[in-house]
Amino acid sequence: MPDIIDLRSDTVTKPTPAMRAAIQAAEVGDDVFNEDPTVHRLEERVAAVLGKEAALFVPSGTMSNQVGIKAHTQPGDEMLCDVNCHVYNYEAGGPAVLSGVTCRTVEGDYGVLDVSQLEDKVRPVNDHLVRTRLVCLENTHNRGGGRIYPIEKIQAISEWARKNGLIMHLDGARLWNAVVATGIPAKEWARYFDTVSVCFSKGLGAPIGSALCGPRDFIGRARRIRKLSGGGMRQAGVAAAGALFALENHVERLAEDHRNAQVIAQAVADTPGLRLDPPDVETNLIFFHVDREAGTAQAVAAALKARGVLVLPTAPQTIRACTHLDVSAAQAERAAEAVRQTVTRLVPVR
Ligand code: TLP
Repeated sequence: MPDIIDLRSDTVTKPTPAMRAAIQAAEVGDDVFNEDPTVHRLEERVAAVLGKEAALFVPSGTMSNQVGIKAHTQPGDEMLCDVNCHVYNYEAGGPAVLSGVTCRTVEGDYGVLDVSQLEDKVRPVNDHLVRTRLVCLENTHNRGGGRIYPIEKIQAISEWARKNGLIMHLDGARLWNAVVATGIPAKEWARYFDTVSVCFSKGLGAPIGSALCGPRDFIGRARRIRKLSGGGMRQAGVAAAGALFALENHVERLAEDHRNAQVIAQAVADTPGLRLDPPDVETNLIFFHVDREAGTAQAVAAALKARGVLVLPTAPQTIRACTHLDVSAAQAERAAEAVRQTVTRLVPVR
């Protein structure tokens, strides 16, 4: 049995030996006492990379987004976001449960909103109504197929939001992918947002951790909410060391993941019964539709698994495959070959 190629998520990576060595060597202290030097180094570094005053290290992207939403809002506030975004769909109802915030969703083009879709969405001040408070965007967009937000669209939304007194938050779990794919620095993306959440445990390959970045007084409030959420960690430097190593060493290499994604995407595009959706793969996520005559997403996933390739069914006829640090170019070629063989066999010969 050949080794397993796990394309279910870019969260499945294992720390590399060099990252483990950095973790092993980490200087630590009690971060709830604000005394962990490695956490401090990471927070200062990521804040600088994003051009923000301060950052807060948190265990997960979910906590980062939800702490951010809570620190920005009051119960009864409303957030504008794309209908398929992570914050609304995959964070267990966090805005409602944790912050008493309603989400007003708008259908984006593979996750990308145009300012014209938002212009009529600000509620007037009225005792009957929720208060429109926050706009949340996601870049790259997970369910949008790893799509990169055109920066002009972000700029237009940001200018409009500021004019209307709205706060801008970015779920930048995969912002690093957008940085590498476009050459636009993280700071430039981040300047259109009040706060930005980034993850170290997706494309960058750290075992754990995200950071919420923004103004210093906001991060002070967020720190308290992190504690309330049970996210105050003690010798968190062991985790921060992995994140810092990832930030310093694993950003540029995301280009390899993007190249490998193209290899797999080409196999999908060449295979009758499968259809890339979106048709253009821009970063490391490949979403594809399975025609009914080729079977279900579950059946295709099971057939690929039998060939040592794991993918993620995301709907009855939809699959996600994802390249990352633990998928080599040779493995991407093998996965592509498995796609070609598997589905050809599943589709009945006419
Ligand atoms: N996404 C995971 C799953 O939750 C779907 C994945 O495998 O892609 N924002 C975005 C855009 C994300 O894709 C994710 C994780 C998060 C936030 C949450 O990060 P974690 O898992 O660290 O809470």
